[in-house]
Parts: sequence; C-alpha cells; structure tokens
Amino acid sequence: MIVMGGSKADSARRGRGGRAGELAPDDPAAVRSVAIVGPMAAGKTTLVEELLAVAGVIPRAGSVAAGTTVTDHDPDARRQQRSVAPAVASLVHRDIKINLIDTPGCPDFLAEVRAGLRAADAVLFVVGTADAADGVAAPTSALLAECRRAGLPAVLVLSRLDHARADETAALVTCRRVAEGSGEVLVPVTRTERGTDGTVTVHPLLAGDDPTAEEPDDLRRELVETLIEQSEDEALLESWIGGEPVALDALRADLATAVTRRSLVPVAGVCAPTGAGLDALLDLVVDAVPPPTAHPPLPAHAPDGAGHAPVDPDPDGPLVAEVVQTGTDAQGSRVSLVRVFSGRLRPDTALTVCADPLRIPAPRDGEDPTGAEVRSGGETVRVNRVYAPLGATLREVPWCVAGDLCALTRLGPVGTGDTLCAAEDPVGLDGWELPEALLPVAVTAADRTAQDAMARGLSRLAATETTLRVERNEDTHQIVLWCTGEAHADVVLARLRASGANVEVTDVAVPERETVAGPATGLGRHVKQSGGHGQFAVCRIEIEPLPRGSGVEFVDRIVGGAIPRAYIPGVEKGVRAQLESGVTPGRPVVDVRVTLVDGKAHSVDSSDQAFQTAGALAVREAVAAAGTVVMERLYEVEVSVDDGQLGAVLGDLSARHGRVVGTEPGEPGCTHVRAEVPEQALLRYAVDLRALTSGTASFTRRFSRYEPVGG
Ligand SMILES: Nc1nc2c(ncn2[C@@H]2O[C@H](COP(=O)(O)OP(=O)(O)O)[C@@H](O)[C@H]2O)c(=O)[nH]1
Ligand SMILES: [Mg+2]
Repeated sequence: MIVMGGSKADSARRGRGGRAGELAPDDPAAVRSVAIVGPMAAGKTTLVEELLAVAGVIPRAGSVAAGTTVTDHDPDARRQQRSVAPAVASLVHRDIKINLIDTPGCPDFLAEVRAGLRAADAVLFVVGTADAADGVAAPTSALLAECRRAGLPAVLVLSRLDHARADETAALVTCRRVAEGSGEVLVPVTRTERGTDGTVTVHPLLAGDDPTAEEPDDLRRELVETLIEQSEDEALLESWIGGEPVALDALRADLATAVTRRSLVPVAGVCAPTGAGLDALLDLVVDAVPPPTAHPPLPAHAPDGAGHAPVDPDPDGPLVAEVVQTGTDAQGSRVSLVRVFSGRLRPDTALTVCADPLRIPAPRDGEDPTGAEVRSGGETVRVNRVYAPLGATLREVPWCVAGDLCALTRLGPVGTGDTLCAAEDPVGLDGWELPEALLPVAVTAADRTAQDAMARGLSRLAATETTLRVERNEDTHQIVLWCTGEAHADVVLARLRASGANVEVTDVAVPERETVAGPATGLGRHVKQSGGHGQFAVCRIEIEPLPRGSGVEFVDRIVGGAIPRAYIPGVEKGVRAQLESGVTPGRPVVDVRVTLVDGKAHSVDSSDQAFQTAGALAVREAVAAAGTVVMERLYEVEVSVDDGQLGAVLGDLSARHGRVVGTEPGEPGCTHVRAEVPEQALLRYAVDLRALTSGTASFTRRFSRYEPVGG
C-alpha cells in the first residue's frame, strides 16, 4: 500500500550488486563497511534485507518470521527468529561496494557485535521508533557504549516508521539523552511525512540543488546550522548569515568530515518494508561514511610478542587480514569471515598465521585446560579461493582489497581473532576483548557413546563459539558449559545436539566442604585374625579445627613405638584419603589437624594396608564425634552498574546472602560494587542481573574462599 517515490523500482532496474567485478573493488575508496547495530527487534535484519532488494542484489526481500532473510541464514537464527551471529551481505550503490554487517541485538551475543564492529569502518545504529518509549534506552545505551569503545563513526537509523505507535521524535529524544556527554551531536538528515492514508515518505534534507535556496524549514535549518557550526570553512558561516546560497557539495563534505571525526551523528528515518528512506540511507552511507582508508592504524605486535608498527589501511602494503568470525556452512565445514586491513588478499596464496593470544583461553579455577584447543600460530595456511559472502552464499572473487571483507574456507587451525599475514612481514593485530561467559549450564551424556559424541561436539564448537568455556569440574565431576546467557546456551546446546551428541541439561552442582565443629577423638580398629594371614592395626587419633584455608595437617605423636615407624605413613595415607573423599560423600573435610596419639601393632599380622584402613576408620569416628560445619564457596563479585539502578542491585545482592564489601565510583554515572556472594546464589546471576538492569549492568566473579554456610 505504501510506495516511496519509486526508488525501490528504480534501483531494482539498475540491477546492481550481482556482477563479479563490482564485488571486488580494487580501490579501498570504493568500499564502505558498516556494522548494523541496535537493540533486539529494531529491524536490523529486515533493513539489510530491504536494502539488498532495493539495490537489486536479491529479487525480493525475505522475512525474519519466515526464516528467509539473507543475513539470518544460520539455522539457529531461523529457529530463534533473531540474529545470533554477524552476517555479511554486500550491495553496490553509486559504484561503491557497501558491506552490510548484520549483528545480533540480544545481549548474549555481544561478542558477535564486537566482531561486527571489528570488521567495520562505521556503524548504522538502528533504533525502532515504535518502542522508543518503553525501554529501548537501556539496551541502546549499552550498545552505544560498545560502538564508542570501538571508536567508529555512526549513523543513527530510526526504523519501523510504519508502526502505529511510531514516534521518531520520542526515539530521537531518547537517543540524545543516552548520547549525552559523549560530545556527539545527533541531527536529523531526513524528514518523514505521513499521508492521510498512512503512507510514509522520507525526504533527504540535503537533496535538491540548493537546500538553502528556498525558505528552509526547521529541520533543514537545524541541519545546515549544525553543519556550518562544525565546519572549519568560515566562508560558509558568512554566506549563511548574509542570506546567500550555501553550496550543497560543501555541506556534504562537512557532513562527511564531522561524521568521520565523530562529532556528528546523522539521523535518518527508514521504513524498510515500504522502501521509504532506503535510497536516502544508501546515499548517506556513500557520502558521509568514511572509506576504509580513513580507518585509524591498528595496533599490532610481532609474532614473538615484541613491538611492531601499527598496520595502516594501505592497499599496496604487505597483506594483513584478520578472521573476525568463524561459522559453518550447511555441510558443517568452517567458513571464516575475514577483514583485510592492508594489502590485497588473492586466491592461491600461502599465508602465515599469527594466533591471537587473547583467544587462547587461560585455565580458570577448577578448570581443566586440556579441553581447550591450544593454538600456537606460526603455521602456514593456503588460501585457495576468496569469496564475497551474501549471507550463506559465497561468490568467488578475484581478490579482496584492504578495507573489504571476504569469506575463506578450509583454513584448518585458524580461529577467530587470528591474523593472516604475508610470510615476509609476519604480524599479529592486537585482539579485541571478548565478554566473559558467566552462565553455567551442566550437561550429561547418557552413556559412553554419547560421552564420546559430546567430547567431539565440544571440540568442534570451540572453533565457532569464541565465548563458550568448557569446564570439567574436578570437585563435582560435572561438565559445565559456560555461556553468556540463555539464548547463547540455546544455540550451544542446539549445535551440540546437531553434531550428534545427545546431551541432557542437569542442575549445576556446587562443591561443598566440611570442617569439624570442635575437637574429638576417634579409634580405628582393623582386626581380622581368623585363619591364614591376618590383619591387625589399631590407632587412636585426635581431631581439631584449624583456621580457614589451612587444609589438612597430620601430626605424629606416637611415643615408645606403640605403632612402628614403618606403619605411620600408612595411617596418614588412610586418614588423608578418608578426609578427601569426605565423611558425607562428596564433601571433603578440610581445615583440620589430625594427631596420631596411640595405637597397637602385631608382629606378624600388621601391614601398611591394615593401618590405612584403621586410619580411615579412626578419622570417620572422630569427625562424627566432633560434628561438622558445611562450607560453601564464596565468590568475590564486582558489579558495574548505572547509579539509577544501584539500589536495586544492592537489594538483590543482599537477597542472595551477598555481603557488600565496598562501592566505588566508576565512569561518570556508574558505580562499582564489590561483594562476596555464595556460589549457589550466583548460578543464574548472569541472567538475573541482566533482567534487573535491562542489560546495562555487568559483573565479574572470582573465587575467594570457603566459608561456613550462612556464616
Ligand atoms: N511493520 C514493520 N515490521 C518490521 C519492520 N522492521 C522489522 N519488522 C519486524 O520486526 C521483527 C524484528 O525484526 P528484525 O529485522 O529481526 O529485527 P532485528 O532484531 O533488529 O534484526 C520482525 O518480525 C520484522 O518482520 C518495519 O519497518 N516495519
Ligand atoms: Mg537481526
């Protein structure tokens, strides 16, 4: 029902974006790589789809609901009906190749957003105009902070203008409030008009021969004045004040400069399904978004960790490229999404791999590092073909120039974050940080076959799931998958099951320990003398509690040879083994001193083995007599929270039996809370804290010590 100025049909006739030459520009100036970032359901994937249709790359737009979009090509994305990984699709507009990097809005996939930002030179930040009022502020603020951290210029896209509740003024007010203090000026570059029949049209403000010739309306005046204010061209201001026409080209150039400098964020309205504003948005990307050559040099290091000059975006420099994401194709083979930062990547080349040290996971407390794929780098990989990705479709291209993106297959050991470079000038780009996976999910496999399938599945997942941590807990013997949230856990489990591992999710077990409540004694008698070679060992021990963290101390106070020297190590061994396996199964006894005070031996029937048994019996009796105190693991938690939500976070921590140790001011408007919280209360904290604060708070956790339950 709604058609916008015929632009959709015009562009479709142009039929651009499909021809191979246009998919592989030779000059970085002909490339724009933009990450599409924004809260969930803002319409990012739909926008990408409609832009591809407008540019004639695809005959018609698919839909998220039907699972037919180009960028939500992952089976898990289709099932969840939301993006779960960055996906790239390119189009050509006015002879410029635009790489659109669609990213997920769900906070679980922050790592994927960061990967998208790494691959990009600018951000199209999409905010839905329909839900501006109810709570986009928090997720918008969190994601804007990510974009700012990445240091990328941005365009704000106000989407879903066809919605009954669409209110772009409210959305802009929200975004301006969120961006306050950043020094960025948000200014509309389009005007939305609604017809009486509900049709939406979007007019670019910097269009026409001279935007200042006719009497400018308020929006146009605001834009021109903002641009002139930010311009270094004094003559512009004089012309404007003197009522003379201002050259459109000069304004466009100033817009591009201000965007690149990140002092200005142009705001464009779109209604993707009707095509309104799409051509204007593409024009804006071409005119205002900086080319890859404007990308600041990237910090880098030599493969041995020594210094290296930063990498410039030079198409004629040595090749430096980076794997920003690893996915799989329909056959399960790995597909690496690569951004070329310098030089030209050509087919049939051997490249040196410089592994990203940040991606080689360090073992954490109680974690077995052998589960992780250990990569050292320095190997050589062969690139056979270079592809331009269109979602899952790979189209072969003759090269990929600095600033452009490509897909490579069969890269063997190469993982996300690894640098690919020329053998003559090996270099590693300094990695980007990954968010920590803080939601534990315990899984079990029914039988031996399923366990093997799980082990295979997990090692395959390690390649694509950069944030997943696999822990084989030594205390509880559980396999725990550390995920970033429930949506991530859902993807991980689906992929694990798809690889043939029939796993079940179980409750995460929390290790506990015991200590004794006070001193006690115990007698261990292991006497069997009926027939043949007998067994004879008797020992008496005393047990007493020690300060926290002391472990187990064994003292021998035997005098006069009541137990011969040779058997005392046997007693100690039996005592220690029993304490380790616990008197209550699964709860090792710690922080105790066990003193061997007396005993009896037999010249023929005593043995080391018999004294081990007697030691175990004695310590069981002593622990039972002393009574026990159960101890749980206490974690030091650091929460970073907006001041407005500090009260809610503190209240929630105390409901979790957490003890606040201190609060300190963080970045402006933000507080760091340090607290000690029992492990059990932290199991779902990743999910709960996010829900409590709409995703704006974050936390870290570090094992502190064992403490008596409720103590
Ligand atoms: N009416 C309307 N629906 C839209 C628009 N953009 C997205 N949607 C719908 O909103 C839902 C979420 O869109 P999606 O593109 O997946 O959002 P994303 O999470 O930002 O990628 C889908 O059901 C879309 O069909 C729009 O401009 N108008
Ligand atoms: Mg999406």
